[in-house]
Amino acid sequence: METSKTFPSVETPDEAYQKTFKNCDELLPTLPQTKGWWSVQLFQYHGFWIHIFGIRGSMLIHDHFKPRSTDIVVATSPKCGTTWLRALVFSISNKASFDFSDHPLRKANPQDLVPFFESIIHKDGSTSFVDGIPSPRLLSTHLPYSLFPTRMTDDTSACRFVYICRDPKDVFVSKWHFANKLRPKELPPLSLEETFDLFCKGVSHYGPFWDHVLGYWKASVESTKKVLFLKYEDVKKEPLGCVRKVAEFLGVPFTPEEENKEIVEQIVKLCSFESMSNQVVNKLDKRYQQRPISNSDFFRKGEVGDWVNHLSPQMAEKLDQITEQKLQDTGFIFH
Ligand code: PAP
Repeated sequence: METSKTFPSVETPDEAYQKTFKNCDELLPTLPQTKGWWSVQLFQYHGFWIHIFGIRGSMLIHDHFKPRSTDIVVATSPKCGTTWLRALVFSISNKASFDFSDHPLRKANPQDLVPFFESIIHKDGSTSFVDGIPSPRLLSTHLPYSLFPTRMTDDTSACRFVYICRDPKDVFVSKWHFANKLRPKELPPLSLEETFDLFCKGVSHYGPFWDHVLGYWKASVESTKKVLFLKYEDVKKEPLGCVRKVAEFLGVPFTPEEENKEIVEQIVKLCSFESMSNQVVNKLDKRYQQRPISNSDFFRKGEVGDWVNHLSPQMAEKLDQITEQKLQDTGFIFH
């Protein structure tokens, strides 16, 4: 049973963590492998292409994480608007705590305020770090919905997910640009065509992209209280309405007084691409954990439809066809 496996009584937490590490090490060589878009090897884990760190993080969450009813998980497939949604969820959850002129989002990148779940679960070699985060905990993940334990996804558990998806053509272009930044300088740049083929075959970080989207889409249809499903394009078009929707979902709807003070408008403005990309902290060349990536790399164009500047009509048609085929009979459409 999950509970006894999850919280073994005869082991110390550290030993239990070590066991999960060991299980992961033993599992990896048995999984199909492929080269990622940069130097990181990807493994096919429960149908998704994930790097070692993500798989180990997922296993640690599965075996050890103790969810709270107040936990909020910002979930995305990479390049669908993670940074934006982190900023929105942080500012909505903390709408009564900060002045907008001196807001934490003006001093820290959203990934420092809403930490990466499958990364911080590794911290301290036990759950002590993640257990020590005060409620409500805001966490961010790229993991597919199906990889979370049932004690998190069960309707009876109150932990909630906010998911954002985006037109796969824009996702691909954004990912390709980002991957070329991460790619070691000694390797040749990734060709658009070669990478496009991999994306279409589902071979990309946390891919296949469509399976990721559909996992959260189905969960959002099954339980509107468990998963809120957003589209990048809708948030661009109707930011005020989307912010109100997120606040209601999180159980903190805007009061008439907050509406009068135009808090919704201030959140939209603070979290906009123009505002966020111009914060000094997001222009800094701050590198993450030895990765050749800085805060500014998470802000490129922030537009809908930039794919027209990169994809040929044939490529766009191919992606649209795959999307149509994958989404058939699911009740979900991108536009
Ligand atoms: P991640 O999944 O790797 O954390 P994520 O934040 O989803 O990255 O992707 C960055 C994309 O979101 C970039 O898209 P682009 O390459 O098409 O330009 C980035 O510009 C965009 N983005 C970042 N912040 C915002 C924002 N505040 N509003 C709209 N788009 C944003």
